Amino acid sequence: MKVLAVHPSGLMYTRVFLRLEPLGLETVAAVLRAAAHEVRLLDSQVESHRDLERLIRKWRPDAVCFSGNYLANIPEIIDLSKAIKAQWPDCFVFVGGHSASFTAADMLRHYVHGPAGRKGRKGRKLDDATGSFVDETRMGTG
Ligand code: B12
Repeated sequence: MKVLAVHPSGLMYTRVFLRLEPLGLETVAAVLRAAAHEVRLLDSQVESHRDLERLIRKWRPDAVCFSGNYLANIPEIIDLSKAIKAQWPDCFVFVGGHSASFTAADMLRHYVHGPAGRKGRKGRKLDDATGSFVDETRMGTG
């Protein structure tokens, strides 16, 4: 399976002085590679959302995963997940990392209904989306 692992953008003001090596995501990528998956990593601290879209369009991954270790990144992860699913409905999107794990229920609520609590796209049920957000325990990396 082709898996694209995405680290979200740097936090506000950090671009000037701090870029983190995406250690957690690299660990996940290593586990996936050891299980014979083909993995690419995109780091949004240094690459743009346009680069992400371009890579998905060109490489067509079966799955895209995000690392959610900072709460501040969660709105971006939800927006990108929605954009990817809207364009490539067959692409499996999932999120891991501790901040995603302990906000999983809220992430799903926002993913399905949007930030203002509006109803999601017609026909999309919570059940359809649950497969799109899994935590690292269910991935079996822990
Ligand atoms: C080391 C560290 C730093 C280092 C960063 C080093 C680096 N390269 O990442 C430094 C000192 C630079 C740093 C800075 C900051 N940090 Co810091 N940091 C940590 C710390 C102690 C460990 C992170 C780490 O490297 N873990 C090791 C890696 C291998 O594990 P991991 O990233 O957690 O990934 C594992 C899992 O989460 C999971 N996983 C991760 N991604 C994914 C994706 C998928 C798909 C799956 C399935 C699983 C998965 O699997 C991985 C392997 O087990 C954590 C606390 C902690 N104990 O986790 C705080 C922590 C992440 N930091 C925190 C904060 C607040 C900050 C700062 C904002 C502090 C500040 N005010 O400046 C800055 C922001 C930096 C930035 N983003 O720009 C908070 C985040 C709070 C939150 N929930 O939003 C934490 C949780 C500490 C805390 N308890 O408050 N930090």
